Amino acid sequence: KGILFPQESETRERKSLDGIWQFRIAPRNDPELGFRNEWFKRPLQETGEVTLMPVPSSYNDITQSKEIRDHVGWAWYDREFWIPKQWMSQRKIYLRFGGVNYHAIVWVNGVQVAEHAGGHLPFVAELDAANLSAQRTNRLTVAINNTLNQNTIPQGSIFRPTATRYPPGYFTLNYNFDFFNYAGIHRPVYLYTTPTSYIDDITVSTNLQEDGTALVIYNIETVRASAALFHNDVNFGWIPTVNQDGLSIVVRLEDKSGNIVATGTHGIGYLSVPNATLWWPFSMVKKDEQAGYLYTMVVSLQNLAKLDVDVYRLKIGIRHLAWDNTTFTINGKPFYFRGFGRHEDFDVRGRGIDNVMIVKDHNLIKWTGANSYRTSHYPYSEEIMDLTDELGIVIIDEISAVSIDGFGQELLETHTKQMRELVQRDKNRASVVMWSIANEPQSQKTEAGPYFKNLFALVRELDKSRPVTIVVAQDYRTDKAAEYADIICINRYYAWYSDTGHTEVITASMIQDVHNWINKFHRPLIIAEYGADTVAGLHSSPQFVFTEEFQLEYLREHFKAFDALRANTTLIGEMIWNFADFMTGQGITRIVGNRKGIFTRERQPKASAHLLRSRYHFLANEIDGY
Ligand code: E9O
Repeated sequence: KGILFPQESETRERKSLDGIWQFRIAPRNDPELGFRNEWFKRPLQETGEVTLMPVPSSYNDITQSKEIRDHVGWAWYDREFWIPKQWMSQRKIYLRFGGVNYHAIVWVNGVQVAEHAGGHLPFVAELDAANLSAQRTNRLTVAINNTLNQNTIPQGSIFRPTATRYPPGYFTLNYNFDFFNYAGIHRPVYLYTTPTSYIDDITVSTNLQEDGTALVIYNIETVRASAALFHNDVNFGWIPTVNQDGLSIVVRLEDKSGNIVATGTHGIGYLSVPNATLWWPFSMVKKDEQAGYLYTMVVSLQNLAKLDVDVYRLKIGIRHLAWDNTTFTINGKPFYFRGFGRHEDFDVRGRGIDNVMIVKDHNLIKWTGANSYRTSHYPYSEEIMDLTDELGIVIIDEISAVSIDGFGQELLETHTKQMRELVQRDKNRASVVMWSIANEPQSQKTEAGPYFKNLFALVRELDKSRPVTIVVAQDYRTDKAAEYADIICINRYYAWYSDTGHTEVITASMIQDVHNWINKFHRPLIIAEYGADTVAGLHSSPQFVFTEEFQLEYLREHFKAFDALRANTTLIGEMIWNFADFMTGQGITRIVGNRKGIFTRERQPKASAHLLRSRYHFLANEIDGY
């Protein structure tokens, strides 16, 4: 079952359900109240006191209530909506959520239509017209739960102290990942339609032949209102071409000006594109050329009269990835990652998607001269991925498995399900060049070996066109997971978490450490994190931890190591932790959040942003000739 992003076309309609909804949380000491009293059966405001809640957004920072900010358990949303009456026949109606953290149950007019676990991936429900009305408003109710346990990804646990000094019913959700567990309907909610026979999924991969011809390999899955007839094709075997309704698939590839550059007529096949304009990362093209060139693949399901029954337009970039034990190339050129670890995080909205911030962040990324980032520590919104495709920003696409431990069968199942959903969602994206299956797991444990061996095999089965990585923070001697990776990512904090303050240890420690990894595993390696908390405006000379001067010195010492390693090892990238300051849970090592950003949470540069910018521009010039 596909999860194509809902779009409008000559055969499809879409309505946004974003806006201001009604909201209330379940009482902490009676978490099941909403289910017992069936809050989904009537307007939420009839069940008790409600508050207004914007969608999309995290709910945590919207109100003045500490109880809502720190809520653990069920939270309820509802709103009314209209269905246009022409939607009620001869088409299918769907409801799609881009991402709800963590667990969601959805009702329409009191009838459950969907349930989903996993905070950062989309899910869709087909709605039954018999349960909808075009004469009156319909009601959409969503219950969400942010409770994590040992088999959710990421993990968490409920802490219930027994000491009598605690108020009755006191408990907390503990987790050891370093970001606030924001909750809410974080991404857009859409109603949309397709015809009854429709394009359900499209899978595309691209590569370049020896002679330079570009190939776009595609597989289109349709759902037909009546059974398909199959015919045998010498090249492709049994293919559904025409069904009893006379439907067939037609594919055409259009360039940016709308010229048709290739056409195809089967559900499975390839298009060869002579003189293709390639998808290049930002700064690997000349200044007047365009990075991130996207073609539009127009897929249509046509009837015998050649009229479109369904049309879906997919933007694709043509690029060729290759990797071995020493290199990673894009379109035949070695690629050196200069980028960031990031978060979907902003003041007030929390993890809620916001076009203002998305565009601002990518302008800042381009300003620094970075060419890449990792979606630490969970899949980012599809709206963000559209931008990275378009701007030529290279992405290491990470699943939500941050700091995992335990490695039992049930956890593996959750992890596998999320990886499947991620690959299904992002498989066609040019900007995604690598999957990251975890960040800083307890990979020194014996059980981690077979666990990750399994998972790497699964991801390679799902997608052979991209390398698979894991981000580890263990010692090279004890780690049990990295050996299965195509490319190894490590996080290192010399002079921060160890030898705190002693920037003089950084360069040599880093060089030795990377040599150890590469000599043992023989893989391309990326430093996926290094960073120092820095309070913007705090100064000290000579430098002292937490000051801007310290962050500058910390960066400079790293750059020396990276340059030495770039010259004579298979180091293929440096990504600073973090792009911007971001919110964490409350704790004595975090002064209102993690402050390792080179930008503040408000997106203003610290001194380090200017230094990093000159570094990344220098690398762009030296490596890409930009
Ligand atoms: C994960 C990230 O989410 N890595 C952490 C980041 C941090 O700032 C966090 O925000 O704390 C760093 C992990 C450090 C592991 C290396 C420890 C070395 C001990 C000697």
